[in-house]
This record gives sequence, C-alpha cells and structure tokens, in this order.
Amino acid sequence: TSGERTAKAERMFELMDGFLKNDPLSLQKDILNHVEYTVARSRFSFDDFEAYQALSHCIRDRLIERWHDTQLHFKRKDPKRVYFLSLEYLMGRSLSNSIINLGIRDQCADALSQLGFEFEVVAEQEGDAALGNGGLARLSACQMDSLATMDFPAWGYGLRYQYGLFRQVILDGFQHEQPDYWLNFGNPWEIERVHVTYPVKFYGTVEEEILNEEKYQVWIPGEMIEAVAYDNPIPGYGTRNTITLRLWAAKPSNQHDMEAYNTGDYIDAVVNRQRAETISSILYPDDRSHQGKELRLKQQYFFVSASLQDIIRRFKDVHKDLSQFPDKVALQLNDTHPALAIPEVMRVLVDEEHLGWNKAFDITCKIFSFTTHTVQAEALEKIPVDLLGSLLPRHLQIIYDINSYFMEELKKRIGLDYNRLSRMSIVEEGAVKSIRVANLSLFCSHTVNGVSKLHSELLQTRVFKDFYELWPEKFQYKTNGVTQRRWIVVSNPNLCALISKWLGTESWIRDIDLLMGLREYATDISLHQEWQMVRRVNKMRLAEYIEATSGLKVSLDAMFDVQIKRIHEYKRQLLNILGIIHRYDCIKNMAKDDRRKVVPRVCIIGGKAAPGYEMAKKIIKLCHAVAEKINNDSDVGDLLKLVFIPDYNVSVAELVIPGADLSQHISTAGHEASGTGSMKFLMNGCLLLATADGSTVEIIEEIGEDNMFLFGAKVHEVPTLREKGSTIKVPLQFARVVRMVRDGYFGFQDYFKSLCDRVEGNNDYYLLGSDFESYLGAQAAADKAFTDKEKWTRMSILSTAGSGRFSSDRTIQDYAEKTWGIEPCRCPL
Ligand code: GPU
Repeated sequence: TSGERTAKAERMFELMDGFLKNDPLSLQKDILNHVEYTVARSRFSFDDFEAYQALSHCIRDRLIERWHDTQLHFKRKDPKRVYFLSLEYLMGRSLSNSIINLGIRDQCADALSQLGFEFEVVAEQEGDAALGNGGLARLSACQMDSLATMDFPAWGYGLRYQYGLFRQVILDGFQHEQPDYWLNFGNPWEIERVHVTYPVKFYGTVEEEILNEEKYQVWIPGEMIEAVAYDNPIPGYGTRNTITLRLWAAKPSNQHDMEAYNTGDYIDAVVNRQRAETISSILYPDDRSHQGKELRLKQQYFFVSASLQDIIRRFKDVHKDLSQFPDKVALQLNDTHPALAIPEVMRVLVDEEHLGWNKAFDITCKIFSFTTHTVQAEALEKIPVDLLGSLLPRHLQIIYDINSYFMEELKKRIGLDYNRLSRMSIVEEGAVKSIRVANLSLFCSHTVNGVSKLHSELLQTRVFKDFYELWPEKFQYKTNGVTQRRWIVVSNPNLCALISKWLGTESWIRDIDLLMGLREYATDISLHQEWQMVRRVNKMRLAEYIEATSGLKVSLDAMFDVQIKRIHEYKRQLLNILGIIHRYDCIKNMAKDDRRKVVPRVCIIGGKAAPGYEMAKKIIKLCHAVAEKINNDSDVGDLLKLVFIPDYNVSVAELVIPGADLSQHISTAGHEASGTGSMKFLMNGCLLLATADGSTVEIIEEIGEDNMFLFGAKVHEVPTLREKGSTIKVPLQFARVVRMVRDGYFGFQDYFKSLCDRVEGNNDYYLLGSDFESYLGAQAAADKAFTDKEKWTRMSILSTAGSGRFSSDRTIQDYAEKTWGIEPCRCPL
C-alpha cells in the first residue's frame, strides 16, 4: 500500500542520515572517505590528483541528490520540455564550476586547506572535457548552464566521444595533433546507465507490407548497434535544479551478429563486435567543413535515434496520444548536424505508430526549431544521396517524400520558376547528388534562428533569401551569450568579489542586468585603484603561465594583446601577425630615442588548426617564425614580444581572458556569424579591437564605439571591394611586410610562399590588404589610450558594465519564450 511505501521511504532517508552536509568538517570526512574507499589510497598519504578525485566524488554525490529531486519534480509536474540536440559540447573542467553553482566554494576551500591542500591547485588537476571544436560547442555548454540556472525543464543530448578534440603539440613551430584520450584517468562527472540502452539500426532494405489493407514501408535493417546512456548532471546556480546532459556511447549489441557465432567464427565475431564501438570513438576535428564521410553520418544518426527513442519513451510513460507531442516536447537542432531527427520522427510516426503521413508531418513541423551558426553558403552541410541510401534507406525515401510535398507547396506559391525551385529543393542534382540538410531543416522547422542581429539579416537577404521571402514569420534571431558563472565567477574570482562589493550584492550572478550598476562608478577613483589591482594580479598569473609554457619572461607593464580562437583565414590571424611584423619593422627603423615612446606589447595568439587545413597550419608556423625573430632581438627587448600559447582550450581561456588588456576580433565583415569570445573578454573588462562583424555590432550599440577600437570595411562594402580585386590601392606598408615574409626574412621562404600569394592581388579574398591601414589606425588608437591609465580603466569598467546583454541567460530566456514555449519548473528546496 502507499502508506507502507511512505514509511519505507522515510526509514531509508533516516538510514541515509538525511542529505549530505556542506560544512567544512562534514566535507573533510567525506573527502577522506572517498580517498580511502573510492580512490583506494591511504587517508594518510594522497597527492593533489587524488585529492581532486576524492573531492570530485564528494561533489558528484551532492549533485546526484539534487539531480534525483529535480528529475522527480519534473516527472510530477510534467511540464513541456525542451530537448537540445547537439553533436558537440565543450564543457571544459567541472569541479570549480559545480562547487560554485552548489554555493559551497568557501566550505570546500576550508576543508581542503585543513587537510593540507590548496583549492586552486586541486582544481587544476582536472583535464578538460573537449567534446567539441570551437564556438558552437562552447555555446552549447554555456546554454546548458543557463537552462539549469533558470530552472527550465531541459535535457541536452549528444555523443560521448572517447577521443575529444586533438591535443595540439608544437614542434619546431609546426602543429602536430595527438589523440585526447580524456577518459584515461576516469571521469567522475558521468554516471553510466547500463540499463538505459537502445538499439540503433543501420543499412538493410525497405519492404512493403500490407496490414489491415493499408500499405506500410518496413525497414529491414542490416546492422544493429546498442547505445548506452552516460548522464552528466548539470547544476544550476542559486537553485536546487540539476538537469541532465545525456551522452550516448556505442556498444556492440547482443543481436549484433548472432549468425557468425552459429557458424563458429568466434574470434572474428568478437573482433567485429568491437568495431561497433568506433561509432562514438572520435570527434571530427574539422570546424565547419563537411566531407561526406560515412562514419560521421553514422554518428549523427546514432545519437539522433537513441535520443528520440528516449524522448518518445519518456512521453509515452505518461501520455497515450502522440498528437499531444507538440504540447509537451520542443526539439532544438543545434545547426544541421542532428537534422536526421526530422526523417527519424517521421519514420517512427508513420512506420511504427501508423499515423497518416499528413498528421505525422503536422506534428513534426510543430516540434522542431533550428539554429544555424554560419553565413557561408559553402559551409552548409550536404549528404551524398548514395551514402544516405545505403546507410539509411528508409530515411532517404522519407526525405524524397518530404521534398515532393515541398515542391508541390512551392509551385502553389511561386509557380513554375524552375531556377528557384531547384535552388530551394532539398535534393541537389549535380555531379554528386546530395541532400541539402539546411533546406530540409528550414522547411520542417517552425522557427529558424540566427545567432546575432547581423547574421540574421544576412540569412534573410543572402543565404536563405528564397525561404525568407515565402516564410518570413519563421525567421528569428537570438544573439549568442556566455555564462557569467564560468566566465567571471569561476575564472576571475577577484573581479567577481570586486563587482559584488561595489554593487552591494551577489545577485548579478543570477540577474545579469544588475551589472549595469557599475556604470555609476566608472569614474570613481577608488574603484579604479581596486580594478587596476585585480587586473594586475590576473596579468601576473598569465605571465607565470607564459613563462612556464614557453620560457619567455614578459613585462607586466606591457599591454597584453590577445587573439585566441580557432585558426581560420576569415578570422584573420594573418592580419594580426602582419601587423606585428609592421610594429617590429617600425621599432627597428626608429631612432633609439624614439623607442622610449613605444607602448610595450605582449602579443598573445592561440588556437588550433583543423588537421587538414593547410593554410591555417602555415599561419601557426608563421607566428612561430616571427616570434623567434622578434623575441631574440635585443633592439626590441620588452617593447614587443610574441607568444603562441599551445593547445588552446577552455581551461586555457579561463586563464588568459582575465589577464588580457586588449583582445582582437577581426574577421572580415560578414563572415563571423556571431563570435562569443569577445563577450567573455568584455565581461572581464578587456577592451576590444574589432571589425563591425557578428555580435560586435550589438556590442557597439551597448557600450558605444568610443569604448572600443573599431576598424575595417563594413559588411555592405565588402562585395564592392571584392569586385575591385587587384585594382584596390593597398598601402605600401602592407606590401612591405608581405615582402619581408616572401623574401625569407623569417626563414621558410618556400613554405610561406602560398600564404603570401593568398593575400595579394586578386587573391586577397578576406581583404587583409584593403583593411590594413585602418587596422594600424585602430592599433595606434589602442596604444594612445593605454598611456592614459584613467581613460583605459574607465573604458574597462564600462566594458564589464555593458556586458550584461551578452549573458546566455538572456539568450535562453528569449528561446524559452519565443521559440520553445516552455516555462521554468523549479524544484523546491
Ligand atoms: N561556429 Br558553422 C562554430 O564554432 N563551428 C561551426 O561549425 C560553425 C559555426 C561558430 C561561429 O563561427 C561563431 O561565429 C558563433 O559565435 C558560434 O558558432 C556559436 O554560434
């Protein structure tokens, strides 16, 4: 009876001694218990790494309590849920973030120090979870933090890669890639759910069956692989809510190849079974380039199929009627990578649930929304039809059916405009017949989101113009944001304390609009002093890291000028390096006396190049070659240093961003969909040197152009400049610095030739030459501002004060209201 059950539950809770306690003494006891029983080390002798393991398990225990309560609460309330489907998440480290979101940072630090350990040192033992490439993947991580903090009933779904993004090792200035087997030392942040598994099918054929005089298509798969769930609890800040990031790993299924066993080929069969695991073994390291590889397509379908089985099971636990699906479920596609979810939902509804096609399509279109992260038409994903047809024959049929329906609808709207019909078609004819995944996603989603205002305008007027003209109501945008929990509270504790002191509250950590309150004190001299102090301490930390990794000593009085992001031609790291060469050349050609007037700089560059991206790799080598020359030139000394920070990742960013004075976001206008690094620097009071691209346009609106250093061609000027090509007048200084590289001034003359060819004459697609003069102008303005300490500090305070609009809390609030139609569901304390 229910009375008995309640009594039993109470007895068990008593036995558990209630919830875990968070005072330092209880924490110490729990740490020691985990040292002894989980880590299996003696409690009298354990090192920093073992302390990290033990503390992590203490925190994991506390997360699990909250997580159980949250999941139970969601189940009871049965709100509409959002499911965030993403092939990439860049979570970085979890320990500090979890401790801070649980609100027990001081207690943990006390507990550790009484055991003879230092919190920062212990936290640094953790390796990064790098299950993603760049901005898109880190955005997913920030958004998960906001979803949890704002109490939304949300789930993230993705893949549990065994190898995350490669480690970058630099040898002789060249990038080498090494595998990132991040699970080598265990992962306390995941909970393996051996019983949450689903079969995922591949290959095979489609046959027609007749049931109650109706025809049905039946997919007879040729291979079956099991998906196992690994749950990663995501705690909110200032709430008990703890949501789930569920990542799937591939395991060979029992039914996998029974036949081989029966025929006696035992060894081969076992080896074959192991091959199944390769599906989730490795993250593709190519940022935004799609090569139509079968394994990648398998990964996409594998994670989509397992997630949807899980989502539908959860729905059916409570509801009978699938027509209510859209009232209870919102499915968010993070870029087109999970777009196979569309034909998969159709397949389940039509082939398995036997709903009529129209009814099924109506449901499908009501649940999906889609966010695109690019402006480049050539970066849009395409799946070769042959590949899809062999791997997922039924899905290909469904996509063709959707396309026929789409074409009929289109003809009703635009008549027989065949050019336009073929542009908009989901199926691209041509040498390689393929599926345009973005067109499929656009047609079948109720909403398509851009990631900044400018990006959205470009989608409407260029990339998806044809669609926008017919369905303008589908188009929205949600400017990206980043979480202040990680990017201020975790990574810059001193600034965090300072902000709370001056605002008289810590509430800004949940309510970011309060940051604006700092504007009031932008000229307050005592805030200036404290602000400068905090910034200097952060620069010191960064300087120590630079010395430890590169052996280079840098001066704290120099301006720390940073560009960290994936290496891409459109992001123009090359422009930065050519600017540095120009600065070096000027110093060399100066009279000794004049050198005293030079503002000293430490230029810091970091980022990974996709392993097959030749130009990006040459840019890395050039950076090292130039650094070698400059850093060893005694004429230059502390006036100019160039540092390449190897193996850039989330935890490196947490160290570098708080210590930067100036940061560069210098993409050719119209190429960066949003950019999120700039927002992290802005929050930390670092000034921006930028082009009016992506979300920078909105940053300008928010903090004013006087508080940053802007340069370069505007979006609308770019096409004209490109047409002019080699007839554009390129400044002499530009020709000079390119010539220095060409002539072998930095060595490796032959190797750099193609890089130089890329930026001269008609080849200068990203307009380095035509933007060079105005780039140097912005750099000069930054130098000038830096010599005026008071002005610089004011600009810095105003940057932080104006960064509130760029919190992912705001992004998620917008999505919840305008795209997903969901409401908070807060677990009681
Ligand atoms: N982005 Br497409 C990636 O990081 N990877 C991709 O494959 C694609 C886009 C980035 C955009 O370049 C960046 O501008 C944006 O801020 C970020 O996604 C998040 O929207």
